[in-house]
Order: sequence, then structure tokens, then C-alpha cells
Amino acid sequence: MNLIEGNINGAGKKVAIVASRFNEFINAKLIDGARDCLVRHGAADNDITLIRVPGAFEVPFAAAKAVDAKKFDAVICIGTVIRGDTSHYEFLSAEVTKGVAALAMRAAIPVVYGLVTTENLEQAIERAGSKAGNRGWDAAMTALEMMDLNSKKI
Ligand code: INI
Repeated sequence: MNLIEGNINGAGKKVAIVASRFNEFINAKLIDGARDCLVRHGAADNDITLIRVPGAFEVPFAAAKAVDAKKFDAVICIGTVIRGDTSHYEFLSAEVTKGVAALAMRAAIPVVYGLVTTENLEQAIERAGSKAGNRGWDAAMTALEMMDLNSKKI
């Protein structure tokens, strides 16, 4: 069997993190997790660029700009959408997810989905560095593997 897979090595890699400010209490932890993961796996802190946007809805737009800049080896999308009393959550989380997915399909570099979409604040906290890990760290780990895979001929 011929196996092609990416290794986890961030040395020399340039990564854009696109992160929304809405629910910043959670997003700050996700950004920290992503940055920590990249640096612990060899990426230079100077090679990480943080792009901030107001809310999750704006993430796909800024992520597309980062892809089109052709300066990065991967783009990590971060944001937090928490269910409220109305249907707003469904519409927003679906559109953001579709936006990131559409970009991921057309981009020549990995675009990673690091958004947290939860029923309540407690679930978001659990995914931002407590009992369910840190989705920002997980997204960065995915970016590391996919950047290396992207450098290989398939
Ligand atoms: N943005 C979020 O990132 N998370 C949310 O939970 C949220 N809610 O619930 O409203 C949210 N709204 C703002 C939205 O992303 C846009 O910034 C706004 O609609 C302007 O386009």
C-alpha cells in the first residue's frame, strides 16, 4: 500500500488565524490554543498573523482575503456561535460553516474550521481549554498536518 499523509511540523510555515471578536471570552482562549500549538510544533511566532473581524459571519470574507494574499501556508478560522432565544444561531452557524467550507474547497492551501458552535456558554467554555480540550489547538494541529500533506505530490 502507498501511504501519503502529512507530518506535524510547523518549521518555516506561515499561518493566518482569522478570529472573530463576538464572544471574545471564548475566542481569546481558542486563539491562544492555536498559537501555542503552532509554536510548540516549530512555527515561529513571527510567522503567525492574527486577523480580527467583528463576528463569525465576517470570518469567511477575511479568510478568503488571507487565501488570496498568497502569503500563507494555511488559514485557521476561529469564532464562537452560541444558541440564543431565536433562530439566529441556526442561520448564522450554517452560513459561516458553508462559507468556510466553500473556501476550503477552492483554496490551494488548507483552510481549517476552528469555530465553536454550541447550545450554551458552558459547552463553549468546555471547548476553550477545559474538559473538552481546546478547539483552537485542535484546528492548529489539523493545519500542521494538512500543510505538510499539501507539500506532497498525490
Ligand atoms: N457572531 C458570533 O460570532 N457569534 C454569535 O453567537 C453571534 N450572535 O449570536 O449573534 C454573532 N453575531 C454577529 C454576526 O457574526 C455578525 O458580526 C453581524 O451579524 C454583522 O454582520
